[in-house]
Amino acid sequence: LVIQLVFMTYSNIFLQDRLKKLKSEHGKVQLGNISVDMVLGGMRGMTGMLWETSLLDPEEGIRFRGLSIPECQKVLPAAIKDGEPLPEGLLWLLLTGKVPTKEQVDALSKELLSRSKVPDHVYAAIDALPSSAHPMTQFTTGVMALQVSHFSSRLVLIAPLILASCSDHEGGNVSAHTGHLVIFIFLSCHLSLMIIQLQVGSALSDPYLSFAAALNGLAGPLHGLANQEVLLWIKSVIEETGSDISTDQLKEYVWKTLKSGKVVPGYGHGVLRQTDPRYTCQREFALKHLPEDPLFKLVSKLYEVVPPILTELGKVKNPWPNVDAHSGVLLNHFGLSEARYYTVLFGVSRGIGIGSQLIWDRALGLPLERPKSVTMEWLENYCKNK
Ligand code: AMX
Repeated sequence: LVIQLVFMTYSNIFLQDRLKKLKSEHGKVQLGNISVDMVLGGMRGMTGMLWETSLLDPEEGIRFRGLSIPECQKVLPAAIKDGEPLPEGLLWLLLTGKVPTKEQVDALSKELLSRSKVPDHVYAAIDALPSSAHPMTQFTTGVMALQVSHFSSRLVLIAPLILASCSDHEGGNVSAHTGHLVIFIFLSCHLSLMIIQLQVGSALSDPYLSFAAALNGLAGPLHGLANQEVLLWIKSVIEETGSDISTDQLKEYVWKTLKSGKVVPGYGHGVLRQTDPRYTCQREFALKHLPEDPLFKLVSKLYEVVPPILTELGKVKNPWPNVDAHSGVLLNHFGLSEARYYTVLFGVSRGIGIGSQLIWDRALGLPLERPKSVTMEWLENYCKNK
């Protein structure tokens, strides 16, 4: 069955012909205009890369190979009846574009399990770090150490089911894009100066190098670390006001956070303009399994309080919650109270999407990525002469 998976993935090789045809027949078709705002705004809204495994709609949210999250919940095999989809099923879907049977998913689990022994030197590399090292640093170190082995990772499979939906979120987000670029970082010392050269491109470096780069991007608080930040922030609310917090007290706390120059973690998004469907799916799960959890109740209250405040600020494009506003509370409920590990789980989950797309990057022979950059002076002169 695993051979079947490889075959199904590569029998899609006709996509190479589709890509060639698209390029030769429509290569000159314009996809939009680039404004100065887009250049200064971190390339927001620029359509600029190919990503086959998922597509993100600002209003509707993510679709994996055309399937929305509720559709995936309906059709992907689960471990138990009416349970959540298994991550291996999602991996199969992302790789092949086809919904697997339970038998296929079980065979894939078995195959990955048979390759899951982690070499001793990886543990030694992680243990060599100070015990205060953040779990994301330990994770990246472990992935880099794996690069020198022939280990075939089953890491993706320990992703908790509730986090399976974080596996892929189109190509432009920080972690996926970084993994796609496959960053080589060469550090060299010269006359006591650390010269950091970033050589960027689909440079045919292997999945360990690219995944480690992606994890480093995910470890930022505006991206994957937000799930850790949310739980710590929620706990700080309770510490300061007690668990029986009133709506007015909560509003006051949100304003206090904003006035201290911080963002409200778990709210807002670079692309989405509605409540993240991953948040909605986690909320439905919580309503079913932990309706009385005090932290879940607080998360629900925040859902009422935060969006009007962010709207009142006037500059936030999406006042609605993203996936990170919810995931920590679920993990905490089921006993994983060490918030510093949450982004590790996110990273494990994201490995499914980044790994699947990486295979397609290679199969389609996607070229080295090299967008053009300009200086501020170049932009000023360009605008003057317009
Ligand atoms: N709280 C306070 N201010 C916010 C905000 C929030 N949750 N979300 C956006 N803003 C502010 C921005 O900081 C920006 O302010 P500035 O003009 O003074 O710099 C302004 O609103 C406009 O930002 P935007 O266009 O709406 O968002 P963006 O695309 O620049 O940033 C994001 C998106 C996610 C970084 C931002 O919404 C944010 O910081 N959210 C909180 C952190 C978070 O939850 N991150 C996780 C995102 C999902 C993920 O990747 N895992």
